[in-house]
Amino acid sequence: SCAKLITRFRGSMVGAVIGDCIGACFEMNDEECTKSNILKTIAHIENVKAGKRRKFGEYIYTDDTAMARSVAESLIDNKGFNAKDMAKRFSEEYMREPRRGYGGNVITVFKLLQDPQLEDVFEPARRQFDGQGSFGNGGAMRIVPAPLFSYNKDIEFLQNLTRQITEITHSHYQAIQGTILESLAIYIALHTDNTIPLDTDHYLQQLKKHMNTLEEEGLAQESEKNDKPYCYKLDKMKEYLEQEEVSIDELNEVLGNDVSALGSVPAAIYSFLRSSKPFTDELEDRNGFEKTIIYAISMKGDTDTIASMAGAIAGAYYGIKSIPDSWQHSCEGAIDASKYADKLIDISEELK
Ligand code: F2R
Ligand code: MG
Ligand code: MG
Ligand code: MG
Repeated sequence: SCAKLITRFRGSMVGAVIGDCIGACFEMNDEECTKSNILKTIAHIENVKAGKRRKFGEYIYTDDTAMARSVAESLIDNKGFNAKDMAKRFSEEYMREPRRGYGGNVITVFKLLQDPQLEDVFEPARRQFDGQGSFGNGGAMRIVPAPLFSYNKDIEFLQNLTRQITEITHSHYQAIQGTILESLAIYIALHTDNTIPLDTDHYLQQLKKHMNTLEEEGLAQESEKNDKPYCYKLDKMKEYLEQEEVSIDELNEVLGNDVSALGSVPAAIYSFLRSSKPFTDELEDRNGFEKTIIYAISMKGDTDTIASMAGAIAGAYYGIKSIPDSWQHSCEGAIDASKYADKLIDISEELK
């Protein structure tokens, strides 16, 4: 029903903001990323004793959310993908607030996009890294509005939309494939019955089916590459979920935790899946959404982006009611995210 859809659309959009805002306190600050330390920050957020609330929006969002907002606004205002409009929004948003923690090289794209004479808005991205394109996670970190917009469409529609949104800044095949993986992860979470326990094997099987096709197509273009790294990581996740406990060191080594798409999207998906299994530590009494965020940050490295991507998936599955009010109150942009979610429902219903 529509009420059920609202909780999951809002959960996904708000979940991404929460992961970004809380994760940003820990980005590239590995020694701080112990569970007890992360829980100290959470305790600060939840400390509402004596009727005193935390300052509204105290936790600031970064480039991840700034760009997701532009994606949402552009899809909503144009009722679909409009490359020029979306490129303009990315670039203007960067010029307006350049200090949101953007990637080191993507700002070159934003500057080139300012040129009113520019005919092909995909051109600056193709020129990055001597024509190789960026393999950063900047495409994946902002993609959450796309699977919501595509809710009533098929996977092919979702993949095409995702690819186009990504290619405005990221043209490397690993960035595109990683963004499609994140899009699929959110889309499948949204469509999965959350009244029964999550079947992590089935969820991974669905992702693998699509990624296998994508990576096989990719191999034809990349003759020197003879492996399918996203499929490999999905297989490792299945293996890890069958084990009692896997160390963060091993997860970092195999799944990654850096600013590349290949080194972060798998960590986000794993954080969501791990949250559906029991914990015997400090996370024991937390709900699935809370577990996802705290666990994602404990992966260290690019914590805002990993937690944001994990939050988008977890929010799509567990819904907005799983995100504590105090967390929403403390994170800048959470209320706006709910409003975007509601508009995306209306449009996705129109597209039926
Ligand atoms: N930039 C950051 N975090 C570091 C600074 C923030 C810190 N809190 C502070 O204030 O100091 N985070 C944000 O960046 C990531 C998204 O980056 P995006 O949009 O993908 O940018 P870019 O520049 O395209 O790529 C990022 C870096 O990846 C390496 N790289 C990418 N493609 C490459 C290629 N083909 N060859 C070699 N290297 C490549 C480069 O080092 C890029 O600078 C998110 O974490 C977001 O939160
Ligand atoms: Mg960021
Ligand atoms: Mg770049
Ligand atoms: Mg980041």
